[in-house]
Amino acid sequence: MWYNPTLVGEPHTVSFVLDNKSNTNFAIPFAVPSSTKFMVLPPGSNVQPTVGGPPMNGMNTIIGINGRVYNPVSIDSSGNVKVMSQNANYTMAGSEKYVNSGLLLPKDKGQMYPGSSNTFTVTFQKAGTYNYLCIVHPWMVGKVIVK
Ligand SMILES: [Cu+2]
Repeated sequence: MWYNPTLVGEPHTVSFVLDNKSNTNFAIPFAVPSSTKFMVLPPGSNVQPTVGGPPMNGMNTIIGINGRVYNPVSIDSSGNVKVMSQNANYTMAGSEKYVNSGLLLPKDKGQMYPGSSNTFTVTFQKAGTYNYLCIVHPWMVGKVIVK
């Protein structure tokens, strides 16, 4: 289980990029071809918009940012994307392309960002070395060795 022990509200992620083609960017532009549709730029990128949040002044809020960074997400070997709920508990098969904690914040910061969590738990089913990084600070890296 990962958590963010820092005193400041700076987010970090635990992101396993098992297929380099599924790497994702922290922020990416979206085009808005209609009032209800987002289009990823460039097309085919590993991104999706986070849409939602609390209504403000009676209007729904829309946040055009990469939901595959903000939210806990897995992409399986066939490319199926699954957005998990906050504080996700994930079972890693080892064949995934991408598994991300979403933004992890210290517990007393609650869920300051849409989709953010305070913990991320992974159970590894297969032996191997699993490298991970923080998407916000890509120089922050770690590995889990499963024997
Ligand atoms: Cu970080």
